[in-house]
Amino acid sequence: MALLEILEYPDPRLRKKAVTVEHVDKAIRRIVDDMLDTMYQAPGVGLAATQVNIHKRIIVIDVSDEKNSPLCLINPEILDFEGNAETEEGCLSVPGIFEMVERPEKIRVKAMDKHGESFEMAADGLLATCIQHEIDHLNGKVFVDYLSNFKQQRIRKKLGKQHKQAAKQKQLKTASAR
Ligand code: GNR
Ligand code: NI
Repeated sequence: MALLEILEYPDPRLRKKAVTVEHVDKAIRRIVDDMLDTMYQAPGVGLAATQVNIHKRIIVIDVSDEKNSPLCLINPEILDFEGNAETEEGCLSVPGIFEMVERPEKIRVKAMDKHGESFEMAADGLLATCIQHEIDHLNGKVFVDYLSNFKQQRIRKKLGKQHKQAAKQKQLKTASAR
């Protein structure tokens, strides 16, 4: 088991477009397992490889209450969508920020599982929101991109302060260890 470091907005690496996975091999399954560990530990209901600085089209999700339903989608593609739903979203790469985002309500998705088998599924509710949020990450998009410029600016300011504070704490810790 390995935990991966999660990039935080506005890190420019979150803007990279992930590439298609050509072969689902042992190395890919290792990434999937590490991403699941990282997602559960965070804790989050989803994680895209982009967020852990791996720019391949891999996402993991678990929206169950019991946290016993891991889902892995490799090269996910939205085939169809309908309706509209507004959901409060958060993101492990934008800690402490929660805002309403409007997206299609129901989707059909095609993807490969961790054995390289192709499958299709229908999703609605939080699962549909989450899949769309994760596919956005693979395309270099973060949920704050849907918000007004005013809100985006406020979020960057708040996270900038948090990052400064965290750096200061780290400095104090290493100073006292010397
Ligand atoms: O943990 C997460 N919760 C969440 C809530 C509403 C809509 C989307 C999400 S995904 C997020 C984890 C994350 O950042 N995935 O990229
Ligand atoms: Ni996210």
